Amino acid sequence: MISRVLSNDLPDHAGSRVRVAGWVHRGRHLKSVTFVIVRDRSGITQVVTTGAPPPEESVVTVTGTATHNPQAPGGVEITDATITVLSTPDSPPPFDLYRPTIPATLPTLLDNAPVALRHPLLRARFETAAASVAGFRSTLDAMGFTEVHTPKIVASATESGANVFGIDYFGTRAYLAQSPQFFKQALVGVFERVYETGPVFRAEPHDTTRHLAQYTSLDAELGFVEDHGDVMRVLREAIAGMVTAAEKSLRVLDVTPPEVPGEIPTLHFAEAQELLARNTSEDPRGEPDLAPAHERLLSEWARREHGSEFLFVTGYPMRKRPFYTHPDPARPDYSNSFDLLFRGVELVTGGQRLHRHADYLAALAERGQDPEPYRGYLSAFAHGMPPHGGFALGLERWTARLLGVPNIRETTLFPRDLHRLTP
Ligand code: AMO
Repeated sequence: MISRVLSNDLPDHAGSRVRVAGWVHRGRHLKSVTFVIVRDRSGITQVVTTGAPPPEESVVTVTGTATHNPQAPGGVEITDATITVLSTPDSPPPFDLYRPTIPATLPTLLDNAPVALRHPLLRARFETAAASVAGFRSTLDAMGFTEVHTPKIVASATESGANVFGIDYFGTRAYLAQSPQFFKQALVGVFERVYETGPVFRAEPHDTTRHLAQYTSLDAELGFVEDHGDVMRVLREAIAGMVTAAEKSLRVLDVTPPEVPGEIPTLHFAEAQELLARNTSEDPRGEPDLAPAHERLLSEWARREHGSEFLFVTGYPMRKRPFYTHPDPARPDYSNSFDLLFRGVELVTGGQRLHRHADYLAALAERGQDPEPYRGYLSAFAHGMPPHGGFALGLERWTARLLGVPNIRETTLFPRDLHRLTP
């Protein structure tokens, strides 16, 4: 049998006998001729034949001659075709996958995800996500980071006790990891620089367009930092690498890549509050965090004032940040932490961490927390840790903002949320 050619490579084979394989994207039976559009992972091929076409989504191989035709996709079609059906669908797809956009509501798309994702424009979103992760990895690899994989079944909550999924672990209480936070810090003691890309779990009680119960966290942590500024510089490089890696897939979707400024503009939390107090009817001063509407306003401000779609907000109040957060030595009520806002949404959280064992014991005591559940984690600090910091970026939020898609569920293959556990 002649070896398979992908649709996009067909023009290189014009004039030769070829074999393509894929799904029947669309069949059109005209008076004297039949057009079968075959879809594979690279694109589509037009096949010219006669008789009734196989039903849409049939899996086929087609053998024939690659022939120039300016009207065909890619300028080449297959003539003299023999179509072999490998698998015939039991029923037609719930919507026409050949239409330029899928005429279905989001719940219908999500209910039918295994089929809906075959639509070229939906698939392209996840190729953008995959390319972004590849860019994250290659950028950090080049900066001397080691990729790690840490447990997703854990004995204690890392971020806050409230939104954690409890599970029965051989008869004892365990949790699904909310983040690799403790492990990535401990591993700075081993590798100095680590990153991880993997699932994390949040029992999010709110039904919003930016929260999932399971999402993909792109985490990094590095030792020997001066303060959170060093972490922010690494994050800037990682994001620039993600954009570059995603460029090809963005072209398919006709999306212009964002410009990542050499230095992303930065606003201290206290300044952000002053700015919001001047520009809104409310006065957010005294609040320990930014509301989603405030994040949108600050993003607009960064775009207006600095021409940047990215904005670092630094120095969030200590009382709102987790116990591992390093305070700002000059203003100890504020922290050496940051959020990165991208197009109106919090995309990344990060900062410098405490690194001395005694500081951890004091931070836990101040919050009235028992150090016992954290014993394994704290042993890293008891045995010597450098000043360090890191960040975590939510992949689905990234892809949604990058593509201008309003709901995070549209950039999640099989979303898990308050109301959805299947497919
Ligand atoms: P945080 O909890 O802010 O920080 O999470 C980091 C980033 O993860 C994304 N994110 C979510 N995405 C989808 N659904 C959710 N429910 C959800 N929650 C968070 C966001 C967010 O900015 N350990 C720290 C990070 C660190 O300091 O290194 C942490 O997990 O994009």
